[in-house]
Amino acid sequence: SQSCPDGAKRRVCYYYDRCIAGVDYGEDHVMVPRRVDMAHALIRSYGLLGDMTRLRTRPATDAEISGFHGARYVGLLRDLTPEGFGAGGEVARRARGCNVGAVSTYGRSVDNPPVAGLWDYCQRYAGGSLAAARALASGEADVAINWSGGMHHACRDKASGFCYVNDIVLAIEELLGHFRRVLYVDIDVHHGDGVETAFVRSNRVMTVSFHQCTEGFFPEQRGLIEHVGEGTGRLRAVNVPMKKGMDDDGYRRLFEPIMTRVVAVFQPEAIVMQCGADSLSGDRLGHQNLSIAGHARCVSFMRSFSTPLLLLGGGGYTINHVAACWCYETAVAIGKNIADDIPPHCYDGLYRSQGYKLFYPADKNMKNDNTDTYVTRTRSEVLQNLSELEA
Ligand code: ZLM
Ligand code: CA
Ligand code: ZN
Repeated sequence: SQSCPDGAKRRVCYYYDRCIAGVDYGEDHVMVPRRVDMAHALIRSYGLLGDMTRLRTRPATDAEISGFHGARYVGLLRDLTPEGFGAGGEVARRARGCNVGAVSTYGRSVDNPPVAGLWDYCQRYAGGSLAAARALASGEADVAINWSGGMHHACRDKASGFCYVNDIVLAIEELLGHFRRVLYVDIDVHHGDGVETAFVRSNRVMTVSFHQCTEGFFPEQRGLIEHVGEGTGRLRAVNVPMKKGMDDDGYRRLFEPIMTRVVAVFQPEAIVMQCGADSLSGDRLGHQNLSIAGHARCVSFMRSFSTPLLLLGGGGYTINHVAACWCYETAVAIGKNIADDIPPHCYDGLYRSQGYKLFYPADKNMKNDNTDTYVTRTRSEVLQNLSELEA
């Protein structure tokens, strides 16, 4: 097992709602909410539930969700059903411009289908992130976890990239009621566009996204290094674009110096981290080459600042990898070592392809397009922008 560099314990609060696991985006949609149930089962099988306080909470209310999202869009999400979405239906008309579609209307696959039980699903994952934020604000927890949250693409008035309600924006707004400055860090392979846009003019929120930025990769034209925020938010949006094949070493050479400088210049009172697991090696959508240890190293690095820390999920499309990753990161949050052998439990058969080990290896043969020169140049450009903020 991997050792946790910071042996000190933290009080950890953990949110899990089994209703979320049953949500179905469609037969072969890449987003599988059951991966959170798999992570939960793994967490339980490693005996980690006893080291955390379980957050029991209510679903987020319409009023809470309307704190960020527009009234017309909230009304639509509430009324959306797969049945009511039939061609020419009233709901389909209202959904125009909201980026919610159905296979039946377009005859092809869509990112954001009118999922059965959609509003309940959104209320629950957003409720979890809000409760986690409140546990940090009250001082009840040092680290709070909601693996079903982290839906970073959702916009005020439209869905995007499998995300309908932006629980991250809601959680940050909640934290801003109690902390002067909130840092947002996003290690999902996709750019955290919804969160960046929401706070692009804010000097109380700094957003940092590490992401794949290659031709045709979603969301296009977002997360360029020169996108640094606007107006009073200038220099408080940080973007770290990467090519395909990024490995643990290169990632660490960007992440640690950049986050060290970010924390030094911005001095956050709370940190929100989106831990999208699609930056792992072998993901169905991402083309990065991180091991679970490399991904989790980022979590343990952010934890080492001893600032209230909110850990959220996000992407992750090779579901056995996702569950293994978030289970290990739960152990890192607690400050406990766990064994490489996956304990017997209800989903253990799904880990066959990784030899029933938690720490499956990264791809030794994958080409890394992030050359040493690229990594060095990217790091110095980002640090250069940050030094302007210092001045
Ligand atoms: N088409 N099925 C990351 C969000 C990524 C936009 C190209 C729709 C897919 C993808 C859906 C089963 C996070 C785009 C894609 C296909 C326009 C994206 C359903 C495969 C499937 O097989 C699929 C029928 C589906 C969707 C692939 N979509 C791959 N990449 C991105 C969105 C979300 O990880 O950051 C956080 C949770 N969408 O590239 C298109 C341009 C729609
Ligand atoms: Ca990202
Ligand atoms: Zn993603």
